[in-house]
Amino acid sequence: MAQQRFLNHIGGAWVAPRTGAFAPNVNPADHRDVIGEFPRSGAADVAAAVASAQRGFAQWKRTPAPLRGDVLRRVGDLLAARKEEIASLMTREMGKPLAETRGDVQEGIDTAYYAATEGRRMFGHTVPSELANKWAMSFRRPIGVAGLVTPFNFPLAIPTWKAFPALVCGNSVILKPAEDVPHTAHVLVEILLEAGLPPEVIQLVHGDGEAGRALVEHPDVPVISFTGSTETGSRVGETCGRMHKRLSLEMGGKNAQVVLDDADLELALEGVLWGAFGTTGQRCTATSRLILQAEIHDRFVTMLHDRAKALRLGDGRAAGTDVGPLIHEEAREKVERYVAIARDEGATVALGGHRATDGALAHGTFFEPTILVGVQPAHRVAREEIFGPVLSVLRVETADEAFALNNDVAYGLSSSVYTRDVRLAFRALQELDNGITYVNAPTIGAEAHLPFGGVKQTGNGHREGGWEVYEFYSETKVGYVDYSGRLQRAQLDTYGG
Ligand code: UN1
Repeated sequence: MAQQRFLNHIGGAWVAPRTGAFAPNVNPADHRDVIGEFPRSGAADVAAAVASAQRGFAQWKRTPAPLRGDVLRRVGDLLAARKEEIASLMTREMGKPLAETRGDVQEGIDTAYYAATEGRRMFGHTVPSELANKWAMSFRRPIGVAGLVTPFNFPLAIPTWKAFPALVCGNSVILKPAEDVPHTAHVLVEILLEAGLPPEVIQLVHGDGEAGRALVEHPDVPVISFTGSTETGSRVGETCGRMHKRLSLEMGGKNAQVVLDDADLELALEGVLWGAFGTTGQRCTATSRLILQAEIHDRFVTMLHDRAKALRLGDGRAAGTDVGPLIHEEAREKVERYVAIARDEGATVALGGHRATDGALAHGTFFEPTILVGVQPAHRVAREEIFGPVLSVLRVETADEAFALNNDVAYGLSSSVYTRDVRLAFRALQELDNGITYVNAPTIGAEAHLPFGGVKQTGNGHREGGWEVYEFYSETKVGYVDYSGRLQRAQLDTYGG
């Protein structure tokens, strides 16, 4: 049967790619289930999208910010009305259970309503001038065409937390979603249009790295926001550095949950199960290291083993599924490779470690929840991002050692500490080198209205979400108004020249 063909959104219309190429989008829980065919776009499609986005920008930048915000409010309403349907189609194309895809849509709704109100703030400053009868102020201006390159793991939330602030700030947007999750992006763009966004303000260009590269390299796209691997992020960074583009990078993590001897172990157990195996470990915030203090180590590993063993793998749309598939075969091979590396380096596989292929699982890319014990800080599984359901357990004697170990990796996105000691909790907030630290909560679950991002190799200093992202998507402009009626020379007339 011929598959449904989806199109790009360029020039205010749904159009086929100039390459003529399409690729199937399959359900990772069952590869026989093909969702549709989506464009594999090339540089000519990107060029057409940029030309259109420039026209869109000329119109949109003149629309008052509160009215831009009104469009986002309607977007939030439409997402809320279609939450269940979007969650279901999202699970079908990327696998995580429905409860999680509902959360993903909710993050988009929250981001929309926050953005709507920001259209009425977008604060600048008014400050005293050093000269009499002179006004001094700063305000925010849009930048231009924003190119957004987004990953598969949060198919709705991540595009929204880049696109909505960009739009409220008055930029036009070109979205290049991950090739594994084009359907969610398609629906998001439909909703933006239905909410009244002028059609040339949003472009959707489907495709793989070729389309992403063309977008990043295009001279008329001054703003790039990328979420994905550190490896690709470095290449994006090199290009943007050379071309003087504004760039936000959100990349890898090697996030740790620390459980100290005095912790509430039941609470810590719930936290690590959710943090390590939620989204099949495919979050940049996923818990991939568990740092246990010596006294509770053995007991906690046993508790964890028993609970993790009972997690049910399956189609995320089926009731009772705890853990969905990995996104594709390449991802599963990578996880498998890391389990082999762990064994070679001397760690012990306490649970899992294999593909899961029984019964219906045979048609998807499933992998057993895996726990590695006896992991040493120098082991690769203690240092490198795996992006799968693999948890490396490390043992320490003291809280100091735990904090140092948390910091002893190249990444710095999130961390978590379980303790009942308020002094240790606050020390952790101060001392852990991460963009986000949770106390008595897992490493995942950042809220849409707070700044999100990491330090070291995780990012390049910017934050998404919250109030900070609006700075990224706008340019500061300063205005001086001299109403003295004569030439006043700053620095000279005030302090003598
Ligand atoms: C990601 O994994 O790329 O904090 C984003 C969380 C989510 C976002 C994760 N709100 O886990």
